Amino acid sequence: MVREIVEYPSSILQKVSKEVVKFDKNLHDLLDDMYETMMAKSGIGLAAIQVGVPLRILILNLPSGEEDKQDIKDLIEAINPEILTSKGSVTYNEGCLSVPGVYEDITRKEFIKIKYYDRAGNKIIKECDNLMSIAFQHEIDHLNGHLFIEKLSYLKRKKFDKEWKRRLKSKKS
Ligand code: Y12
Ligand code: CO
Repeated sequence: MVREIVEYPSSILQKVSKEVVKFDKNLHDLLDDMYETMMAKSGIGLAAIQVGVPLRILILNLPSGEEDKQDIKDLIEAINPEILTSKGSVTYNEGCLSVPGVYEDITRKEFIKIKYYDRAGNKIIKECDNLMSIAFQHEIDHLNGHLFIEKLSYLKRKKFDKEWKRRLKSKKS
């Protein structure tokens, strides 16, 4: 089932998500819905809080191969993810399904080592670089109630706020 995406400035997006303790059918149904929702909305990453569920779950399906296409075989389902180590610095023009139409250069760690659990409860340790590293950090920020726009400079944030207010006003009328 495709679920509704929670958009900025909803306060839901500021919630700190809770650890998953049961690896059961409810979790599997949520993961399936998150995948359907992400694909329906043309996303490459999604956190559970973006569909209104405050649990520490994220999914990623990054484009790969010669055609740079998404393939379900590359789908990552990460439950209770934790960054163990990080180093370096990389800047990428990020977007977010909860802030549609906004793309901004954000600087993050280039390399991370991450621990998470898959849907069966198996522990996974993975070393990531570039887009995978950026995507994990973007989604883990969601689990802690943060959005990429919070990383903008003061002036860029003011410009964003002004444009977003204008957009919300024109949506109402
Ligand atoms: C690198 C940086 C950030 C991430 C987080 C995951 N972000 C997304 O999946 C964003 C997707 C997105 C898709 C949109 O829709 C279309 O392009 C059709 C969109 O909407 C508009 O631009 C209107 C906004 C964001 C992962 C890796
Ligand atoms: Co996002």
